[in-house]
Amino acid sequence: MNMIEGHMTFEPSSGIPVWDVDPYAEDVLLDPAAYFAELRARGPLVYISKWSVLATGRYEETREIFSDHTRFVSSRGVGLNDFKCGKPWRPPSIILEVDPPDHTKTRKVMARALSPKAIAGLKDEFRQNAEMIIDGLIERDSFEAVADLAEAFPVAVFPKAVGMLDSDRRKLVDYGAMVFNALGPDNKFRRNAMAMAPDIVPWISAACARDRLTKNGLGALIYSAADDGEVTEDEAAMLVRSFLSAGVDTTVTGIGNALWCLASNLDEYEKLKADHSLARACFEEVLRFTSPVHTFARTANQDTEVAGHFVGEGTKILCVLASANLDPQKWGDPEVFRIDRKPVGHMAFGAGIHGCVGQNLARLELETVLTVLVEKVARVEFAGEAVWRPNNAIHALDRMPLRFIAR
Ligand code: HEM
Ligand code: OVM
Repeated sequence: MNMIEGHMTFEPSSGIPVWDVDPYAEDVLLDPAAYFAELRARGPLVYISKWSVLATGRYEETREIFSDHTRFVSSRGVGLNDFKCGKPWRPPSIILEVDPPDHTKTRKVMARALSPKAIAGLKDEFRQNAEMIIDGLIERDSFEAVADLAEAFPVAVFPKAVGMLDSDRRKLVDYGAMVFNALGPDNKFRRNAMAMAPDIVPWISAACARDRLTKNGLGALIYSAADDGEVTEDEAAMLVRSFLSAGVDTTVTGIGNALWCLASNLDEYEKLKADHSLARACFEEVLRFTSPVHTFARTANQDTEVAGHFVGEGTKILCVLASANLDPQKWGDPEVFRIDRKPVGHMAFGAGIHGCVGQNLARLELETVLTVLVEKVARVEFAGEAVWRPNNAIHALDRMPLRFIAR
C-alpha cells in the first residue's frame, strides 16, 4: 500500500475528473468561492491528486454521503487522514469519530445533556451576558469584533454552562483551532496549531475531570450518565472533552460570521431591526452562507458507487459542506445573503446520525446575540478591513474592526 499523509493513495476510477488544486492552500482557505464553484462544475466527484482523495462540492452527493453511515464511516476519521493508516493526534472522539453501535450509546447521553429541556435554563444567563457585552461595545468608538464579541460571548457563557471550574479563554479557543486544523494535511496551519499541544492538551484533559465541574452544569449531566452505568467514568471525561472540542470555536465563528454578513448587508440588518423574530432565521442563513465548518470527510468502508462512479473501499471523500450550501442546483441565488430565506436542509450542521448534537445550544447563543444586537444597535459599520483566518476545517474571521451606533 502506498501512503501519503496517513491514508492510502489510489488511482481514481475512469470518468472521475482529476484536479491538481490544493484545497488546503492558504489562498483557497482565505477566499474559497472560486474553488467551490469549480469543484461543483467539474463533476459530482473530483479526484484531488495532491492528497489522493475524492471531494464532492455538490449538494446532492454531500447529503447522500452524510446520510449513509454504513457505506461512509466516521471511525476512520472525519479529516483527511485515515485512522487505519496513521495514528490520530489524540485519542479519537467517542461520538464524532465512531460508528454505530458505539456511537448510539454516546450520542444518546450527549443528546440528553443538550436537549431543548436541558438548555432552556440557560436563556437568562445568555441574555444578561449578551446585554453586558454589547452595552460595553456601544460605549466605544470602534472595537475588534472577533476578540471583543465573537470570542467574548461564548467564552463567557459556554464554560459556565458546562460547569467548568477552570476556564481559560485562550486555551479554549486555541484548542478548537487545533482540533479543526488537525482535520487537514500536515501543512503550516496544522503544524502551527499542533505546536500549542503541549501547553493545551494536558490542561483540557484536566478540565474534563468530574471534580473540576460544578454539580449543576451540562458536564454534570454527562457524569450522571456514568453514575447510572450508561457510560464509564473515562467515557464521561471524553464526552466532556467533546463539548470543549466542538462547542467553542464553532460558535465563535458563527457570531463573527453573522456580524460580517450583517455589516456587509445593511438592508438585511434593517429587516432584522424591523422584525426581531427573524433572529433564528437570520442565523440559519448565516450558517448556509458562511458554513463555519467548511469540510468534514468520510471514508468508504466498502466498494460502492456515488453518482455512477466506482468508489473503492478505503477511499477518503472530502465533503465540502460550504460548497453544498452554495450549490445553485439546490439554492436560488445562492450567493445572495437573505435573512428570511429559511434555508431548510442546509448542511452547516451536517446531516444524518452525526448531525450536530449541539445545534440547539448554538442556536440559543446566536439568537440571543442577534436579538440583543438589534434591540440596542441602530447601525453596524466596518471600522477597518475584515481579515479571514485560514484553518483546515473552519472558515472564520481573524479580526474585524466594527462600530456600533446606539439605537
Ligand atoms: C457535530 C457543526 C456547535 C457539539 C457537528 C457536525 C457539524 C457541526 C457539521 C457534524 C460532524 C460530522 O458529521 O462528522 C457545528 C456548527 C456549530 C456547532 C457550525 C455552531 C455554529 C456545536 C456546539 C456543540 C457541538 C455548541 C456542543 C455544545 C457537536 C458534537 C458533534 C457535532 C459533540 C458530534 C455529533 C456526532 O458525531 O454524533 N457539528 N457545530 N457543536 N457537534 Fe456541532
Ligand atoms: C469531538 C468533536 C465533535 C464535533 C466536532 C469536533 C472537529 C469535535 O467530539 O471531539 O471538531
